[in-house]
Amino acid sequence: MPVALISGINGQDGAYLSEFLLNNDYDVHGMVRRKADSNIWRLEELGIHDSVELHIGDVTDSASIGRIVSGLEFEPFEIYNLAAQSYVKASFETPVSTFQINANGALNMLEATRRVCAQRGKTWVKFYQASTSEMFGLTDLISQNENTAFHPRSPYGVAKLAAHWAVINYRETYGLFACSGILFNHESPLRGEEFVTRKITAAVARICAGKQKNLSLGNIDAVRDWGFAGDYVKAMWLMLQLPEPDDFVVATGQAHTVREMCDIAFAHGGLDYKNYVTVDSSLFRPCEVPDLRGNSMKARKILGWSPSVEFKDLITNMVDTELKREGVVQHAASA
Ligand code: NDP
Ligand code: GDR
Repeated sequence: MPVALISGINGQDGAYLSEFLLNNDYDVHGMVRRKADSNIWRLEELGIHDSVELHIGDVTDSASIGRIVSGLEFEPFEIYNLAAQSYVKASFETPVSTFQINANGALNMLEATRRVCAQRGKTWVKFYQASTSEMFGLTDLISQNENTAFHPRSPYGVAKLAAHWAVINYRETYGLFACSGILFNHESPLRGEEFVTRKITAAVARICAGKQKNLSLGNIDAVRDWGFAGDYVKAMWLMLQLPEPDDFVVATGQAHTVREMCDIAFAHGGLDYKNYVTVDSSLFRPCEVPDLRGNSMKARKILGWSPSVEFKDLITNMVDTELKREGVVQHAASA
C-alpha cells in the first residue's frame, strides 16, 4: 500500500488531498500542530477523520519532523508539504513567523527528506512543495507560466519563493525527487473564512439569514484565476507520479475580478451586491498584486490535467453550501 505524509493535512488542500489519496488506496498520515477536535473540522466534514493517522508535529520544529519522517513509525513514500501561514494579508503583520513557517519550514521538510533518502536511496521519498502564483506578484504579462520572472509583493510571496528555490536546489544538489506546484487560487466550501471567496459566499448566506447587514471588502478590482481545490490536489499527486521531477503551473487560465465574484454570489442569493458591499481601504494590502492569470499548458500536456469546475459554478456551489450551513431554504428562482 503506498504511503503519504501530508503537512497541513487539516487545511483546505490537506483535506481534499487526503480524500483523493484514500480513494486511491493510500495509507495517509498527517502532521498537525495539535490534535484538538475543532482543528480537524474539514476532515470531519469529508468524513475521513478516522481514516487518516495524525502525528503531532510542526514544520518549524525539525526534531518533530525528523521523528515522523525518519520512518521510526512508518516509511513515507510521498511527502506533501502543504503547511503554511497561507493568508497573504496577515504576512505583512507577521513577516518573521511567516518566513519561519513558509521558508524555513519547507527547508526543514526538505532536510528530513534528504536524510532519509541518503540512507535508503534518493527516490525513497518523493516530495511535493506547495508553491504559489503569489511568487509572480507584479507582472505585466497577460498570463504567467513556468518561465515567467518572479516578483513577489508580500512577505508570504517572498518566503514561498525562498522555499521554491530550495526545492530546485535540493533537486540539483542531492538528486531528490522534489516537485513544486505553482498553484493559482483554488477554493471550495472548505476554504478558510479569511479568504475572499469564502468571506463573500458566507456573507451572502448570513445576509439571507438576517444575521449580517452588509459586507466590507478591500480591492474589489483585483483580478485572479480561481479554480476548485478538489481539481488542484489531483495535480499535486500527478506530479509525483512522473518519471522525473519537475515544476508546474496549475490554473484555469480564466481570470475574474472580486467584483464579478460579488455579482455572481449575491445574485445567487437573490440579492444585488451593490446594495450590500462597501469598500474599506484598511482591507487593501500594503503592496497589492493587481492581476494574475495562469497558463497551465505544461500541466495539461505532461500531466494530462485540466480543471473541471467553471468559476460561476464554483461560486454558486459555495453559496449553496453556506446557505445550508445557515439553514436557509433557497428561493426557487435562484436555486
Ligand atoms: P490552509 O491555510 O487551509 O492550510 C494550511 C495548513 O498549514 C493548516 O493545516 C495549518 O494548520 C498548517 N500549518 C500552519 N503552520 C504550520 C506549522 N508551523 N506546522 C505545521 N502545520 C502548519 O491552506 P490551503 O490548504 O489553502 O493551502 C495549502 C498550501 O498551498 C499552503 O502552503 C498554501 O500557501 C499553498 N497554496 C494555496 C493556494 C490556494 O489557493 N489555496 C494557492 C497556492 C498555494 P493549523 O490548523 O495548525 O493552523
Ligand atoms: P490571495 O487570496 O491573497 O490571492 O491568496 P485572498 O482570497 O485573500 O485574496 C484574493 C484577492 O481578493 C482581494 N480582496 C480581498 N481578500 C480578502 N481576503 N478579503 C477581502 O476583504 C478582500 N477584498 C478584496 C485581495 O486583495 C486579493 O487580490 C490565496 C491564498 O490561498 C494563498 O495562500 C495562495 O498562495 C494564493 O491564494 C494563490
